[in-house]
Amino acid sequence: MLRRTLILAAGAAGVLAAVSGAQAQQTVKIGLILPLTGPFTAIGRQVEMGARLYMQQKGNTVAGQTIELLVKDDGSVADATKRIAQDLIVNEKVNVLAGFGLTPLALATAPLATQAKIPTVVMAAGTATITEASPFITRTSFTLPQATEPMADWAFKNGIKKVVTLVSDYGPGIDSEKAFVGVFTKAGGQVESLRVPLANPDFSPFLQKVADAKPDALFVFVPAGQGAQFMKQFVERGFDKSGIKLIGPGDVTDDEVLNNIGDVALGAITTHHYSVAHDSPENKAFVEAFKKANNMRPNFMAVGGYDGMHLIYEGLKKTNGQGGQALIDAMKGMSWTSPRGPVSIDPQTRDIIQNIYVRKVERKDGELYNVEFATIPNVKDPVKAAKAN
Ligand code: VNL
Repeated sequence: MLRRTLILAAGAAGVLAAVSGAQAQQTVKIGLILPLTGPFTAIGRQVEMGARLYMQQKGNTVAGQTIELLVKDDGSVADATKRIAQDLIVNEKVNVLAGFGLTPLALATAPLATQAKIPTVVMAAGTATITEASPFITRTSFTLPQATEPMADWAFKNGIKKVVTLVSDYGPGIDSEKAFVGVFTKAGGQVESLRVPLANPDFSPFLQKVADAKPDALFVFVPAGQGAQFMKQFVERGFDKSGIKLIGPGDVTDDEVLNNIGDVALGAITTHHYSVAHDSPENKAFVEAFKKANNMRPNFMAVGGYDGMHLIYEGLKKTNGQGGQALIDAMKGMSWTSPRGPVSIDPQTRDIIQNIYVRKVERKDGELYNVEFATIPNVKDPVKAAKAN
């Protein structure tokens, strides 16, 4: 009797030890840092809604671990992003960092990701160099050169010979300008380039210069969230009646603001990786669920958040819940069907490989959409692809 009790006690102690050992790793913490106040609030909210929708659909248990999402607001100030990331790493012991609404916010955090070996998923920002800033960074948004080169190609092939480029004067804008000018002038086109400040931009003086130059098309990159302001000044200057075509990567006609921009956007041609009108069963289900949960349309930022969570979940499944180097390695080469179409993570660059679609703003069933009419399949970031050659 005594012997049996002892054995039972030893058995119970063994079980307890095993449980507490597992408990130490039972939670995977994801720090999601986004602008949730300030001028880029709408972007942060889209990414957050996309990430939360994914968790709502898939549950919060992966490989026996509970996923805990810690959402933090950086107000789109790079020093704040860095401070929050530091706090999340040191005090919250997060296993993954994610979000990053704008390029400077991602770049400010990159050294911390490297030092602490924290897999970091960029869900929004689009400057090509971001993934080169840390071997722990991967990305589920896009790069501006990736989205822009097909625009230059399409423009030249469709009779546009003279263009003025107007871009936000920081990382993604400069990337976009370089990508457009490179491809378009090589094809034989003529370009004049203008840059507008990122903070509180007044487009009017620049639009005056565009009017004076009389190009066939105006190529625009402004970050998502500034499209409506740009289009307002575009109409005020009478550009909608000028015969000058509006082209660019799809940030300027993002799906959240497109209906508010109104008919002035009709006919704008853009190239991008996601449209709410993308015709696939996966996107139909995504848009329906997103609208039901949030009472609004998703845009490309929401898809970046949704796919970013997918990458984290699937990575954790592959590592059986392990983080750090194992997790970032597991993410490399991963492929899946996103609401945007087929995507994969380039194992060399950790950037996303995806289709780029050529779209035209059209009215359908009383609403405005970026309607896709051509597909350039499996586009890599061309800046890094050129370096590799
Ligand atoms: C960036 C690129 C930001 C594209 C955006 O919206 C965007 C960036 C806030 O890399 O900062 O549409």
